[in-house]
Order: sequence, then structure tokens, then C-alpha cells
Amino acid sequence: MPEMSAYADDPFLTACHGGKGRWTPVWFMRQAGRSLPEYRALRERHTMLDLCRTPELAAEVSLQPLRRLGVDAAILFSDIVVTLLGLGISLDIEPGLGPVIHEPLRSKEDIAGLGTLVPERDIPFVAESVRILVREAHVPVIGFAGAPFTLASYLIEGGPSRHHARTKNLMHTEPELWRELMERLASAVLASLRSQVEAGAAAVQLFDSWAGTLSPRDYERYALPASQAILEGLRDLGAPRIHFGVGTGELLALMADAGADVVGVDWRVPLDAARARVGGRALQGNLDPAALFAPADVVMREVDDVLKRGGGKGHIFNLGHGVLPDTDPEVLRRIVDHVHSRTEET
Ligand code: 1CP
Repeated sequence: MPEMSAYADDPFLTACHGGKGRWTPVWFMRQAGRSLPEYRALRERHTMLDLCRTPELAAEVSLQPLRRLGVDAAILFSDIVVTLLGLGISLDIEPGLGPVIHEPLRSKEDIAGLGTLVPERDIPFVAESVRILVREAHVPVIGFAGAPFTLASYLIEGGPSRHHARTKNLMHTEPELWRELMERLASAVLASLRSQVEAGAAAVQLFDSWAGTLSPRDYERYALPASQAILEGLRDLGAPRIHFGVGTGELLALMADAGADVVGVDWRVPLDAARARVGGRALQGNLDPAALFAPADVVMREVDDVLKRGGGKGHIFNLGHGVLPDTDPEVLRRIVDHVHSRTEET
């Protein structure tokens, strides 16, 4: 979709700006990935990071859900830890587990040693993947990155973590060092997101997936300033900014104030309740990904409830978190059809 004018009455962008389009737009977090057999076939021949680093393959994986599901937006195929790769961090993405950092950051020296990200030099494949995708996709392309708190958790814990205890320990005991880490990560994330928009991404999503493990007071003090710097630093580009985390019911107002155009909501807060917390911003969400294993009539009833609470205006239908790997893609396709037909009628 290369012509900006072609976006004029696009349902996804209209909803991002708070409006009501021809239908309620729908896409799914992790729509590109293990629920699709065509993705699993490619993964038999390439590692996850090889897919991310090879623009033709990354673009192909991003296009797979467009062909099969008919969603209203494409998301770049990559991972939040690609920004860390660009900062010179040695890591892998292990099947069934997630990112593993070979030498977790634990000291002042480790943090001082983090480089500066120059996207064209350090992760040129990201912008190139976006350029190919924008040429090939018939819907807007969403660029993305992880927010500093969530990235710091992987960097410090060394991988997925339940309690984020080392991360919070650094945050509480060495607030100055913590702030330095947040600032370094924020400038890297901002540089990456700006280069994705300059390459043609029509919107961006900042994933602060694990921010919901913080109290509102700690979020405001230790995580929000860095996310705010990123979201504010994107404002001049005019691409809608989606801000998402899991378990963030008590943080929604703060996440909106950080500078989001759209606030992503997990399944724990009904959208009508979330609407009251986000001060006029658009909403994205929020069907429970585990509900997709229920019988079809139950799934569609849940979809209808989300649509009703979303209110039809300034609502992007999505799950409350990523598609679970065992999800039947046919259920995803039926949800897309259902959302479209339901909302075209009104
Ligand atoms: O082996 C495989 O095929 C890897 C599985 C996989 C995939 C398909 C991982 C490992 N990442 C991805 C792609 C990915 N990651 C996308 C692609 C685009 C799409 O949505 O279709 C995106 C947006 C991400 C972002 C991401 N990675 C987040 C934020 C979103 C979220 O789910 O909260 C996070 C936290 C990660 C880290 C990560 N990467 C992979 C896994 C399994 C995880 C989570 C690990 C954990 O629980 O901490």
C-alpha cells in the first residue's frame, strides 16, 4: 500500500484516530507465527532469528496471515529482542522458551558497555523488511518494539521470568543506574521505531508486555518516563502509536498519558471499563486468547461481547495477548469474518 492517499478511509487507521470506519478493524498479536502451518514449514528450514534477519523471509511471514485470515493490518515479523541484538547483545531465541541472553547485564560496567543503536548500520534488515512488506501488503503495516522496562527484564534476568526479581532489585536499589539503563534503551527503541516509520510503517506498537508486574507508583517512577520519551519522540511522524501491556488494568490511565493514541488492553478489563480510564484514546483488544479453544458458538458470543463493549468507534478488535501456538487458524479466520460482517451491518 505505497500511496498515502490509499490510506484515507482505511478502517484500521480510522479506528486508531478514534473514528468509526466501514467496519471494526481486526488483527491479532502473534498472527504471524506458530499457529500457521505455513510458518511452521518455514521454521523447519530457518531459525527464528534467521527469519528476522532475512528481509524477504520476514516479509513473507508477515504476509502469511493476510492471505489466510483477511486481517486489516500486517505486523512486521521480528521480535522485541532484535533491538538488543543491534546493541551488540549476544542472544538466541529458543523454541518453546523465548529469548535467552548469553551474558545478562548485572553491573554498572555491563550497562555502561551498551552501545548506541544506529538502525541502518546495526539492524538494516528491519527497515528493509518493512519496505518489502509495505510494497506487498494491501493493508497498513505496524512496526513495533519492546518498551525499556520489558527489554530490561530480559537483559537482566537473562530470559523469560516469572517474578522479574533481579530487575526490580536493580530498579529499587540503584535508581540512578536503572535510569541510565532506561535512557539508553529508550534512545535505541526510538531510533528503531523512527526508522520503521520512515521505511513505511503506518503505525507502531510499543510492547511493554511485563509492565503489569509493577505497581502504579513504581510504573510511574521507573518505567513510564522512558516509554513517554519514546512515544513523544515519535509524535512528529504522525503514525498512530499503540501502547500495550499485560495485566495493566491499574496502569491504563498512565499508559494513555505516556503518549499513546491507542491503548492495548488484555482480557482482564472489559473494554467499556477500560474506555473510562484512557481519556478519549482509542482501544485495542481484548478477547482472551484461551477462549479460542471453546466451541464456535461460545467464541462468537465472546467476540460479540467484546464488540459491544468496544462501542464500535475507536476500537481495533484484537486478542488480549498473543495467539496461542495451538490455536486453529480457521477459528481466527472465522473471527475476522464475524467482526467484519457484524460491524458492517450497524
Ligand atoms: O520458535 C519460534 O518460532 C519462536 C516463537 C516466537 C515468535 C513467532 C517468538 C519467541 N517471537 C515471535 C515473533 C514475535 N515476537 C512477533 C511477531 C509478529 C506477530 O505478532 O505476528 C512479535 C510482535 C513479538 C514480540 C514479542 N517478543 C513480545 C511482545 C509481545 C508479547 O507477546 O507480549 C515479547 C514479550 C517477546 C519475547 C518472546 N519472543 C519469543 C517468545 C516465546 C517470547 C516470550 C517469552 C516470555 O514469556 O518471556
